[in-house]
Amino acid sequence: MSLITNKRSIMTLFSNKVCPYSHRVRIVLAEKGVVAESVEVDLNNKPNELYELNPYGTVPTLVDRDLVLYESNIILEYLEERFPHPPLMPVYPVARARNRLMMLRVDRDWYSLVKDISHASDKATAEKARKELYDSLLSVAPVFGDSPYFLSEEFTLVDCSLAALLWRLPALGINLPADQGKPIIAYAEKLFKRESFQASLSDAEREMRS
Ligand SMILES: N[C@@H](CCC(=O)N[C@@H](CS)C(=O)NCC(=O)O)C(=O)O
Repeated sequence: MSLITNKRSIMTLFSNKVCPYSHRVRIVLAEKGVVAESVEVDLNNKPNELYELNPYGTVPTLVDRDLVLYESNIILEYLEERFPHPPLMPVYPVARARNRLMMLRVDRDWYSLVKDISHASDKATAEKARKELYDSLLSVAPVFGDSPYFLSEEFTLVDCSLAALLWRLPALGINLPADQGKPIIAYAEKLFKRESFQASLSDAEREMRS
């Protein structure tokens, strides 16, 4: 067990050091300066305790007193409501709904491909998913340069989610081209420079780009 930050709290985060869904929760905790005790879960040998808390046995799983949450996006929205400052969602319902929809799109369109690459049973399947993710990101590259953050003037949960994904690209065997990929690379660099992002990285994640 290790403390993610210094403030006192009784929250516990079951996390894995290379899991991108766990990473996005660690980023939000760091953004909000919130403490959670971190329990590192070996995905090949998951503790019974995790199954007692979460029937799916997935990480991230967050325990806050009597509350047990799983599914990273549910955890993120809970953290956003429990610790409103700094806000990581827009204020107005239409913008909030769009933000949630974008979280879903990022998961369905891009995180799903990260899973396909990581869990592919053969090289060809991994390569197909890698090419799909590469093409899909590049197809919307200009959007990354249209506003300071992803489709937003403010940094939001969507950026936390994207930061965890973009950080992994080289480790996934994806190197964006300097020309066409420029807006994505610039956007990613901006996110990676944030103090919270740096604080969120596990040693294994740090090594992904060292
Ligand atoms: N949709 C879930 C995905 C979580 C997930 O797939 N976590 C992986 C690790 S990155 C996991 O727990 N794998 C172990 C398993 O599914 O048994 C979320 O957003 O939390």
